[in-house]
Amino acid sequence: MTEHSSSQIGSAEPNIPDDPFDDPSYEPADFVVVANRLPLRHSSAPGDDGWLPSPGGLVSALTSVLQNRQGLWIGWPGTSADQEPPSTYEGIRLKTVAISAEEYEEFYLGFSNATIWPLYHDAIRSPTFHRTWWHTYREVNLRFARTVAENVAPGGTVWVHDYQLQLVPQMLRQLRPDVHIGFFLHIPFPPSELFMQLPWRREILAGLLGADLLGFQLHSSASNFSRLARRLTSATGTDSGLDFEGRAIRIGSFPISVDCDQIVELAADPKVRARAREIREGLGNPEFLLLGVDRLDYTKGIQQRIKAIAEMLDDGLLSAERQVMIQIAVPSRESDAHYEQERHDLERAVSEVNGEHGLVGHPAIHYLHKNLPFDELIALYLAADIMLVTPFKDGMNLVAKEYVMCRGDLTGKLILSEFAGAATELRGAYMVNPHDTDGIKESILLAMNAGPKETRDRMSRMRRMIFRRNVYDWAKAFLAALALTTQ
Ligand code: GDG
Repeated sequence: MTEHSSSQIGSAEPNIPDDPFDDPSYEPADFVVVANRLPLRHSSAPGDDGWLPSPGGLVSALTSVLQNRQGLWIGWPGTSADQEPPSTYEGIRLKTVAISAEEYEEFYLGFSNATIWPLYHDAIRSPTFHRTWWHTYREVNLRFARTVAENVAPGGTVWVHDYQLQLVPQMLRQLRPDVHIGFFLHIPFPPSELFMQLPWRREILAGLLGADLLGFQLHSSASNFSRLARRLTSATGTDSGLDFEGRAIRIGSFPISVDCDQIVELAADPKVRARAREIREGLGNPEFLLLGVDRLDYTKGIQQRIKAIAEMLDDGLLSAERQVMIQIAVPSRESDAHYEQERHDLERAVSEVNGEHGLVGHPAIHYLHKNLPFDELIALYLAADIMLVTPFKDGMNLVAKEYVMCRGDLTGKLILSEFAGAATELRGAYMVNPHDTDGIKESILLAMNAGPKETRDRMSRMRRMIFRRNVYDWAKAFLAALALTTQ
């Protein structure tokens, strides 16, 4: 049991008015999504209107579910209190959970992103364990749980998202035993050799076991979780269901997807296609355009692919005039030392390659450290002959699926790490071990030399797979499984 005993959490009565009809502003929601971030981001760029929707299929999918169910989204606006977000967005209600500057350091950058993130991604960087971070993580999770408890209608449904909120299911259950709780983890759940390092391993497991349904990207994560729960708590059962403290908990894999129709439509848009041609022309119409698009994160294996490209240039297998690479590295968690180091090392590697192999007007690698509009990203996917997705570990990787969705003419080749969740579905990709530089080089060569029939077969196989389940089907499947737990 956690230091945060059930009596401590249970003593915090939800702030539900005695008679809700007395308070006109109190509108409990039947359906609540709770995530670290609200689906909006603040922009002070000239021309921007303050709050903009966060890009991405996940936000679109959840927004449409919330619109259909008059739901509420609870989260942190990602900025300080003087920039208050609107109370509604696209017809859904928003509720803010405030996080102080100190909590941002300890809960967000600390426990979430310097303890859990590296531990759950194969400890590619050593996780840091600090008791003060853990205490703040618990406090912030309790604040999220209380905010949900105060705003969910009797018997309502709550969908909790991701690794920042792993204690919310248990805390919420203690505050509101009447509600149905689903939890989805977007990143991998680690095997016991790694998870056992966590000083608060039992508390995290008990936190998650507060849910009625626990969803993971892959079966392997579901199985890791279930085995650890049976080993470290009183839970009994199988990989698909556990009994814990007199309750049944369903466990399943729900691989996330993309908004196929939106991407197909954008990829067919004449303006986006013209932009794709313009990108290629601007690069001197290279024989091959290779592309990488990632958050600048040490899990994404960006340097591994740069190393492979550098060696191929050294070996004379590539030339900066005929084969060009673009790497988009989206700024992420910039105040963390590991991320700062990653950026520094990556930028040095890119400039070394360009210094050695670039020509005036022809750098070998075009590197952008910025966020691009989504239609520009689609134009890049359309322009690229070879997409490089080489993470050391990734829950799913939506970039890989987005690239495939753009290639309606069945051209384009995907080089994909076998350690990305997407590798279980995208069997038509050229699979690589990101630790094996020679293997990445061989796969790039294979992809460059593949004939049109092989390329079409591989691409159509991957597209069929993704079309079978878009991000709306993913949300529907999770919520249907959650509804079953309550019958
Ligand atoms: C986590 C898990 C899991 C990227 N650059 C730009 C931009 N993006 C968008 C992409 C894509 C998304 O960001 C990145 O998603 P990924 O799945 O590749 O990676 P994470 O951010 O690490 O996501 C991951 C995911 O959650 C969902 O469950 O797949 O494993 O780590 O959609 O398009 N979007 C725009 N400009 C950019 O410059 N607009």
